[in-house]
Amino acid sequence: MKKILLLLILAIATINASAQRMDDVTEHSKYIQAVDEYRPAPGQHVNDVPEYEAGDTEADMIRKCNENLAGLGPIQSHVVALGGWGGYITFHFDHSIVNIPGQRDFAVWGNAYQEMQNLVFGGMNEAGIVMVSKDVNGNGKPDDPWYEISGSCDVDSAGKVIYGYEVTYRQNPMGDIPWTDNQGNSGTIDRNHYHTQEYYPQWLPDNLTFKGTRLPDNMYNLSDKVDANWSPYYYVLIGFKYGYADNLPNFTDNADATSFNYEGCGIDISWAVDENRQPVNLDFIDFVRVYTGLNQKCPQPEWWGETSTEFAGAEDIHLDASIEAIKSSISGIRAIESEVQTAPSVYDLQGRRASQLKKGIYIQNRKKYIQK
Ligand SMILES: [Ca+2]
Ligand SMILES: [Ca+2]
Ligand SMILES: [Ca+2]
Repeated sequence: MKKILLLLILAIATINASAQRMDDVTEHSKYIQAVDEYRPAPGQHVNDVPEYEAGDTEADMIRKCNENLAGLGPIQSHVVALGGWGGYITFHFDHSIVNIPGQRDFAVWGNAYQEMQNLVFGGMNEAGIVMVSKDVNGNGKPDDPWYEISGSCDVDSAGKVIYGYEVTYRQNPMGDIPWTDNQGNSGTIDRNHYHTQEYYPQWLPDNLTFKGTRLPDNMYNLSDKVDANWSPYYYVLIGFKYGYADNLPNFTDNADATSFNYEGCGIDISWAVDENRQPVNLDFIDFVRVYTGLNQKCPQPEWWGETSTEFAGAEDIHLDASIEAIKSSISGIRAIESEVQTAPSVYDLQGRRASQLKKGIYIQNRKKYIQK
């Protein structure tokens, strides 16, 4: 009898131990859980990937985005088109992503590739700008302050990046889509013969206005560098070094489907900046947004058309570390009375250094605590 009881206890202990491991490893996905918003700008792939069907609402389009992306890695997913400059998608994971100092924290997948002639770095780069946000109010919705990821253009193309950029698009059924920006420019997103559907997102209202950062044009005409028999035109979109979506290939070796390009497609949460382009200190993030960062079109009609970011999902590069950090953060909540007043490096939940401490939750040494 004793022996049976002991075996039973051992069996329960084993089950508990394995249940704990299950919780750590398999109950969370490193891929995105769901899309929160899908608001593309007009473009040749819009209403097509994913497909708009008459009567679809934004909720229907989000459901279709989820079918393409949720829980899927870059090999299994299907791209979602963000259209011309400003068009965006917002999504979240099933857990907060921890910011590990000095490391890229999540990867954003697209369909960028190295051009075949190897004339330039990249070649099919339709860079999307990445933004991050923390669910500060804890309501599970992306209604908290957003911070942009400062990519390599801020360093390599200083003076050529336009901050505070705005574009407004107008409907024009079955015609080229006109736009105006806040710099006095205007233009069109042009129809081509490959894509015959409407180019204006049909479930969204007229006069769509987008705001953000415009990256420097990166399209070059290299038609005279290639054999005309091979191709009459050759335009390339040069890659940026780091910090964008749909900018560099998903794989470092095209022949190796395991060679994920975590460096080129990876985002370090520490690159986040506020509206004054000043770094913010975020310990975790809960939401990510990607929007098309380039406003250009190929001067050769029927060639590339407008530059539009394609989004093929995202991945927590260090799932185990995120889950571990969440657990220690929860257990690390502690009540501190007065000594905090003199302690250095205290941040509020939006990642700003706090100078005057009121009642509330703050972060110190990457752990939350309650200021009473
Ligand atoms: Ca990091
Ligand atoms: Ca929220
Ligand atoms: Ca692309």
